Amino acid sequence: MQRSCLSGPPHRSFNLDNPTSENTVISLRGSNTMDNLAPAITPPRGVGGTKISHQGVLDWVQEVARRTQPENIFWCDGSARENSYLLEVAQHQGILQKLNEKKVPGSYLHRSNPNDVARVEQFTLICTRTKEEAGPTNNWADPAETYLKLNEMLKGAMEGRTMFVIPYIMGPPDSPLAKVGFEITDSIYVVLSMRIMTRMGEVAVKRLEGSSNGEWNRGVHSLLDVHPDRRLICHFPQDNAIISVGSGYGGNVLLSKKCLALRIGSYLARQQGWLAEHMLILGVESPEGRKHYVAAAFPSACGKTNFAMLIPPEHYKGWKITTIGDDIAWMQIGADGRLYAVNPENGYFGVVPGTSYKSNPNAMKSIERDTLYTNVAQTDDHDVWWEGKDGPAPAHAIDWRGKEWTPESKEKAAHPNSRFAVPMRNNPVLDPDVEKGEGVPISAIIFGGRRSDTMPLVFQAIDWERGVYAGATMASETTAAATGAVGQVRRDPMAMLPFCGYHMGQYFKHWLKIGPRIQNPPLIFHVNWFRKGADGKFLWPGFGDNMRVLKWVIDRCEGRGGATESPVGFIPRPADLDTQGLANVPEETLAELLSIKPGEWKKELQGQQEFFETLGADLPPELTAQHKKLAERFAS
Ligand code: OXD
Ligand code: MN
Repeated sequence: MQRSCLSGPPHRSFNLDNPTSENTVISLRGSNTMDNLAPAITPPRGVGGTKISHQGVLDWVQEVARRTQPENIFWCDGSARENSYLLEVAQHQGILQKLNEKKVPGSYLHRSNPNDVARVEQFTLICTRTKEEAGPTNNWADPAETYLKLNEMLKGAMEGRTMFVIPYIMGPPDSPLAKVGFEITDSIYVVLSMRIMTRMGEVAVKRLEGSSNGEWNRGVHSLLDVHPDRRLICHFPQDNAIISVGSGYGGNVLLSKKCLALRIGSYLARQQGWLAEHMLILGVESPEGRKHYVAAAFPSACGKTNFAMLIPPEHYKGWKITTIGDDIAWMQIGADGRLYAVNPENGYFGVVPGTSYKSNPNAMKSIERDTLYTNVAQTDDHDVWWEGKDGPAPAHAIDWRGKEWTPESKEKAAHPNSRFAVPMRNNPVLDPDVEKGEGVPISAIIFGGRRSDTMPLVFQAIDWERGVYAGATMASETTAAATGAVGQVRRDPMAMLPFCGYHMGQYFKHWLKIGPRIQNPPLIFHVNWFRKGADGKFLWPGFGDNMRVLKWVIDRCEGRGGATESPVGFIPRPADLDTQGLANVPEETLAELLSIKPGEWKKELQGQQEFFETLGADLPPELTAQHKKLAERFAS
């Protein structure tokens, strides 16, 4: 790789002050140099070229270009033409493979570096001014030192390569909550994914130029050499900035998603009086046309996408479930005193293995076209395959690492955290109000973890404070969405442990403060689809049958639905749940699913206490008091 220009500014002058669609790609050097990651590209005239005159953005792009020394700068406009061009280039450079046009039209496969397949929580840093602000659940680093370190790592990092500038907007463009971001990246895969996951191009520039507060997020991403030792995902909440290096995995590099919409988002939300949450949002419409919206927080890879697209059992004639979002909710108090939610994203980045016509027909329909797959297996006829897909396994495939695979192979064909990125427009049950700027009114909030024991199928918190307690003490068994051991119970409050951009104790305070301001607050519930029997088998069938629990939730919101009061909250009695046609769940199993076992709860209370102790003085006293009362209720 040529490294001749490390020490000085780019030797070709470039006019960033007034880029036009004619100079979409601003050449910084004479000729292309080859780089084994992704050599620079020179697109034909007319491809790309968002016009921007915002001096702050232009200065920042120039500063990053000086440091990273790219061959040229490509201003993305998000157009279909640009997308087709980049898809061509990505295939040519071996970054993507076109899939069978008949079987999965418009779809592509990407294989990531095998060392880079999940979020890396240990290398995800929150660089607030003080360690105290980040709190004990985050990895903190000093912002000044981290900038210095990253700037050093970024020196010349894009030499010989193209630097893409992606303007994007999170949230419906006319939403008061919408946020503008710019991501600089040297990865075509990131550009193609961001076009699916965000609203990209001129729409963002327009919003920024018309905005009164001038707020925008600066995101810099460079693959570097995709080495785990040089992988860092750094957030600077006080600067509204993100720098991510050394990874190409979605959760680490699509800076709009976990980094902006959750970590920076939660920080801004506390300052500005709203909520940024790791929640799906779904609509439930009864045959009589009564509609409710529900937001639900589950940790990564616990079925948020499945729940958001649920198909009810057959006897729910006339009931409709629609999706607003499958991963992130931004919520604020509306003029009528209810809590309103928007989905900041424009697409779904879901876990593939286990997705089938049985588990999630709507997801299957969504991903049968225009899908960017990462780390699934490829069949001999260039179709995709993964563990848990309908039908028999192929006799032969190429696995996620690019190696030969047969059903006899010991390795998985698809990586357990392999993903699809797909536009939300592909979802056959997309809610018609998904673009509504004011959002949709939330009737219920559901928290839920993956727990083999202790947690009943469902309970309702008695009030907002006890609901916050239920969310704050949530725990779940770890999954493949992050590197590290899978299947260990860890506290994951409100499914935000890896995504809260500030002190978790302060985050709970924010929740406690916002509740009383909502005149008509959503009811709060806790669910557990994953309880197991003595034989280690799941007691609840899950998937479409979760509608039965959702129906009880809606009944409670409408002032119906029977329940009994337990120490943890209201619990349905077996007869309060709809069991019509429920196969393989005999009465004793249902009773077991709804049971509260004091012995298990003794351990649970201990675990909750231990977690609370880690939060120190920032833990709100209301939660300490709730813990005490819960213990007392069990004691009596
Ligand atoms: C995700 C995650 O990708 O939570 O949504 O890891
Ligand atoms: Mn998620």
